[in-house]
Amino acid sequence: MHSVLELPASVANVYTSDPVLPSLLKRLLPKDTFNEVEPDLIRFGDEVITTIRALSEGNKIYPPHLVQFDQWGRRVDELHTSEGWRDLKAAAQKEGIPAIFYERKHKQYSRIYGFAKVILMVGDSHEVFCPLSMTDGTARIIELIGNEQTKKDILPRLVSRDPTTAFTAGQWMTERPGGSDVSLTETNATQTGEKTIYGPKYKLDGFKWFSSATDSEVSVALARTGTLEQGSRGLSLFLIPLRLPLFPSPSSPKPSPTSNQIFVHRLKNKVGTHALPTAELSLQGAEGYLLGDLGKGVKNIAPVLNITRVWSSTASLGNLRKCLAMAASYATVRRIQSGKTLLRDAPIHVAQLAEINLLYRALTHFVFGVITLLGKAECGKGTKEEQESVERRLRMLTPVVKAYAAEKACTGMEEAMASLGGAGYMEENGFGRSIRDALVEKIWEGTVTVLALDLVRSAADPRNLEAFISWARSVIASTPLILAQELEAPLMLLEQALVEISTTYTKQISPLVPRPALLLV
Ligand code: MFK
Ligand code: FAD
Repeated sequence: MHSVLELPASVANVYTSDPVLPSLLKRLLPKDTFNEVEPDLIRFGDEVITTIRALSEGNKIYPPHLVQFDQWGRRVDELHTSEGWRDLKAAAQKEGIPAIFYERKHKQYSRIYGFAKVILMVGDSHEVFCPLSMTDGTARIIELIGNEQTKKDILPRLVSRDPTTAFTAGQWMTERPGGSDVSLTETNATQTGEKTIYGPKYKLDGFKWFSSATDSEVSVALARTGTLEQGSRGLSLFLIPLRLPLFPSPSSPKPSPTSNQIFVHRLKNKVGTHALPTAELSLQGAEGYLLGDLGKGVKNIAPVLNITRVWSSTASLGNLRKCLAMAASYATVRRIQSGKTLLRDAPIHVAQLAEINLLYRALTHFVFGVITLLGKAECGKGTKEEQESVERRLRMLTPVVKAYAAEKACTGMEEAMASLGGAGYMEENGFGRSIRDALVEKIWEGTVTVLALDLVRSAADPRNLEAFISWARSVIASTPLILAQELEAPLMLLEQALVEISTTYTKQISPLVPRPALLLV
């Protein structure tokens, strides 16, 4: 008779078993709000390990595939995503992701509540939060600069809890000449002279090198309306339906995938995020509607960048949370030293788990600190000065939290994988998928280097730096004296470094700038 390995304890409710989240939420949320949302988080904590996890079990999740031509040689570009992918997306929408952020039932705390749900589900989401994060960002853009009809017709679909009518939105920035720097964007937008209910109509021609939300209904996209010499200042922002008409009548046939002259060139062959339909797209006269002012494309798309960067930090955190939970669970069943000791009782192993746990704690506090600022920036009720300080701190910290979480979480996940020994390396345990998926957080929505440069650029505005430093000083002042003394010196160093780098920073020397985001640790 051969012995078999002990199975890890069945994974517990992902909310109540979380070592950090419940107590942090209790501190961040007013008592009434906490009492109102906690039962939903407890319920959802159970749902994640039961109904949500079941949606991707067996063979329900697989990479999308593309049928470009039908048997008659006609271009059809049918995109087939997996059943599990579609069900997970629908489940998230039904749970109020991203609806909670726009219903704003809990005002500035709605972001905290919604992102708590995101973190609970991330490890089992198979990246459905990628399109949902861009949907969130697009909803914010429409709130900020959309016209009345766009707000009336499209915004409610983006933030709907009903998956049968909800829209998702993509973001098309990256092109072959550059993703970090979009100044060489080749897609041109030509005005048709027609006015539509959603804004002036343009025809877009070009090639979008990465489109992850290819199964979406709409996308926001940058395209050139000015000259090449104007660089990124010659770009404008467009809202593009992926299929036309955007609102077909119930009795008419479903619009064809190529009905807006958008052709899927190829699906990307990626290291991870396998269920996500990331594609290369060719736009050949696609119809789009101008959003905001001409030449302000980068500025107008920035809300998507900033919101998805916060989402990205929650994805890093959520994947780390799942790996840590598996590592902690295994330590309760795996025996060592001739079967006499459980891993959880071996100090050197516990020290390894404690390190991951510490990282998880620190990141959770950091990520939720930024989420709190986002909620306040969107619907805080402070004075004008307070609101401005919140927005400036958020501007400084968004690139940092995204880059820092991405950089640190992967290392933590690798440690968690190793803490199961060989079992950790087995595909079934999910570490491999979590790590592969989490690796992309270092790249999309801005690489770590590009986000470091973004921090430098925002710190170049002395009002941003002042808002951050004076806030940090006020926090230090409220800490015990010994800790305050220890924190003062690194803060001064950070301030000096940011001032120095920002004042000498130009696009020409940018490749020489170190990663100042990492100075924030
Ligand atoms: C669950 C997982 C969630 C995540 C899923 C995500 C799915 C993945 C999808 C993608 O990857 S989509 C593509 C994302 N692409 C990037 O993130 C591009 C990275 N590069 C940058 O962010 C560059 O910094 C940038 C393209 C913005 C540089 O462009 P420019 O034109 O050289 O910027 P410039 O001249 O500094 O700024 C132009 C204006 O925009 C300025 O305003 P003004 O016109 O008033 O002067 C800037 O202040 C403003 N701006 C730029 N970045 C901003 C911003 N404003 C606010 N926030 C920002 N982050
Ligand atoms: P580059 O910009 O060429 O960067 C290459 C290297 O140069 C990087 O290491 C970078 O850090 C470094 N670098 C760049 N600029 C500087 C500088 N000034 N100084 C020093 N170093 C620098 N994009 C979309 O628009 N929509 C999507 O839906 C989308 N989905 C994606 C899905 C996946 C799975 C992936 C991997 C990418 C996706 N992207 C999407 C593209 C992504 O945003 C870009 O890949 C990213 O912004 C980097 O751009 P790039 O690939 O052109 O790399």
